[in-house]
Formats: sequence, C-alpha cells, structure tokens
Amino acid sequence: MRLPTDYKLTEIQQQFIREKLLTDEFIDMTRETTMPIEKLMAYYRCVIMEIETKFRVLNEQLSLEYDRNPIESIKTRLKSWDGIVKKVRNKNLPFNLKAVEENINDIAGIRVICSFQEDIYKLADSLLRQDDVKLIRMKDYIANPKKNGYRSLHLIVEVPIFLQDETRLMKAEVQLRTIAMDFWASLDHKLRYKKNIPAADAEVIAKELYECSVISADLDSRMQQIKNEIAQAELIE
Ligand code: 0O2
Repeated sequence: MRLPTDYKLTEIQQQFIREKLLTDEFIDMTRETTMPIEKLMAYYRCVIMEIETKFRVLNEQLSLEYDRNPIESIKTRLKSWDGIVKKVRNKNLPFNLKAVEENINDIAGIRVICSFQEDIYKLADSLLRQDDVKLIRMKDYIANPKKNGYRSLHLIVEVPIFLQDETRLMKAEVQLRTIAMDFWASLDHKLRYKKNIPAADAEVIAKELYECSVISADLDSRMQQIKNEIAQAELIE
C-alpha cells in the first residue's frame, strides 16, 4: 500500500510511534538488520573499484602500444536496494543476503565504452586472461543482437577483493559497448521507463529504434574499416 504524499499522522499516532515503536530495542534491531546489507554493499563498491582499475591499467598500456586510447569512458553503478528487492521478487528468490549474493549478478555494474568494436573484444580478452578474473557467463549481444536491436558484450565475472583479514570473491557485471551502441541503449532505456506512451505509438517507436540499431551497427563496422585502412596505410608509409 502506498500512502498519499500529503498523508499526515495524527499527534496520537506520532506519540504511539515515539513511545512504542522507536524504542532502543527497535533501533538496535534495525542496526543489526541493516549492518550486513551495508557491509555487502561496501564489498560490491570495492569490486567495482577493482575492475575499474583493471580497465584503466589496460587502457594505459594499450594506449602506449597503439598510440590511442581504446576506452572512451567508464561508467559504474551500484544497484539500488529497491532494485535488488524487485529482482528478488521477480526471480522468486528467498529473501536473504546469501540468495541475493548467489543469484543476483549485476549488483556491481561496470560499463566500458569504446570507440571501435575490435577494442571491445581486445579488452574483454585481456581482462579474462588475468589470473584473478573468473568468467561466470558471457552474453555476446554484438554477435547476436537482441530482437529489439540491443547490442553490447556482457560478462559476469568473479574477482577477489582484498580486505583487512580476508579475501572475498565478488561478482560483477561488465558491459562493453561502442559509443554508438551506448547512444542507442541510452535512448532505448529512457523510452522503456516511459509508461504513458500509447501502445500504437510505442510500436512505431520500437520499429524506428530497431532501424536505428541497424544503422548504428553499420556505422560501427564502417568506422572500424576506416580505422583499419588508416592503420594499414601508416604501416606502408
Ligand atoms: P539497468 O538499469 O541497466 O541495471 P539477469 O541480470 O541475468 O537476471 P538478463 O536479462 O539475463 O538478467 O541480463 P542481460 O540480458 O545480461 O541484461 C542485463 C542488463 O543489460 C540490463 O540491466 C541493461 O543494463 C542491459 N540491457 C539488456 N537488454 C537491454 C535492452 O534491450 N535495452 C537496453 N537499453 N539495455 C538492455 P537492467 O537491470 O535491465 O537495467
């Protein structure tokens, strides 16, 4: 049940809450319940830092080798608690932290934006060859785009984080895309959250978006081709 935004508690209700609910025992219990969640979220923030650093190091090294940066930008995000709870509900999981950690793979998210499609595979390969990175699952939506036109390379990886007195393996979702794929996905994402678009209009927009995804894929492969031709010409010079 959602309360209206202008809902106000009566003075008697406020007094009841203060005296009967907001007891020291209740405050202790709240802390005991939220502490493990905060701890787990801190571990996910750590794995984001670990993976982001791995990509920054690779970018630095590859930029020396090829005289350009393969990574345009890196975006990171920690899934909100609301988002986690909704996923628990949708996947019909038991509501406990163990189940959350075992079954929800995208609490830590790292998105790597590249200029060229080749860079995506080069970076993914370099990441996965590192001793401490374990691949859990790969979804190649570039080789096999989704029906709506979505393209990206998704990796679910497990990486250790080194804490004061333990090493913990944490999962994260890495999404690698070109600038064109990211542009398309951002617009698609915005539209997906607009609930009040009439069905007929939504259908037209989805068709338009799909056509744009084809154009964007073509743009990616032509840009890649031009880049390769320039590299080839430089070799001959
Ligand atoms: P947000 O807000 O980006 O986090 P699973 O995670 O395994 O339960 P699934 O569907 O197997 O779910 O994962 P998949 O296919 O690897 O995709 C998960 C994420 O990829 C999504 O996260 C999006 O970020 C992105 N994604 C997948 N399909 C699309 C798409 O059609 N359009 C756009 N714009 N993004 C997509 P969330 O949690 O949905 O959203």
